[in-house]
Amino acid sequence: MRFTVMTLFPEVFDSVLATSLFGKAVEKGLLDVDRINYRSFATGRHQVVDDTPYGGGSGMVIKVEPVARALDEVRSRDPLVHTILLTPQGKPFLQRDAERLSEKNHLVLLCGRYEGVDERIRELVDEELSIGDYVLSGGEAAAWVIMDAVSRLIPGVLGRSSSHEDESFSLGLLEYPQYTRPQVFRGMEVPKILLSGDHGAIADWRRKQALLRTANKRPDLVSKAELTNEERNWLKEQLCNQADKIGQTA
Ligand code: 6GU
Repeated sequence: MRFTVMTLFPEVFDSVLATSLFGKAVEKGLLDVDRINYRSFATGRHQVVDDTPYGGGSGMVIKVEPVARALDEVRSRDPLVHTILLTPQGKPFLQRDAERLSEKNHLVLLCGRYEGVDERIRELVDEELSIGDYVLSGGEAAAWVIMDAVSRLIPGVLGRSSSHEDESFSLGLLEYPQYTRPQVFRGMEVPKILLSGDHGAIADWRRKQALLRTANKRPDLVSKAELTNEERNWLKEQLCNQADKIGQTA
């Protein structure tokens, strides 16, 4: 898998690429990340990459030509690239997008910036993605987020190959509670079941905790999750009990 990040600030990714997730994956030959500065594709002595908006207004707009030339160059080397413009106007990036994108061989992530990019750049890419409903000063942080979420799904990038299968969102639920030593911390105890050695009972407890915690923290996810009828009934009962308890103390 290869990522090509297009940005005006390639140095932003120095520390990202030095982290263990990316560093080790690159070392193992599972991942390649290259960075392209739009500025290298600008023409003229001053290598201008942005300009004032037609029609007036504040801020600068990234010019279409340097971006188009950068894309032409990447496509000439690899015609099958999948190109993504990072913008708050894009489709919200979800775990299922990470899964979908992890099947691609080569992703090109184009970082915009908040003042804007020439509208015609949208015609040059395969899709537009956003990482949430807030405004970032540029797409670089979003590129990092997407590279992290996608590359950790590539077999071999994470140490334990199955470790992302039972985690938050891949099953549509939040993760169950985790504990490590000490057994008691400031009076807070590790649930006894986790010390029992009964793997079946532990798996059952974890599934139920995941259900309960998702229902409490992210009820919007429960309606979309795949639950058995038995699980739905159990959850309904739990939530009723919780509501009764709250009723009693009020
Ligand atoms: Cl992809 N870019 C910018 N500039 N802001 C964002 C974003 C992307 N996603 C959420 N906010």
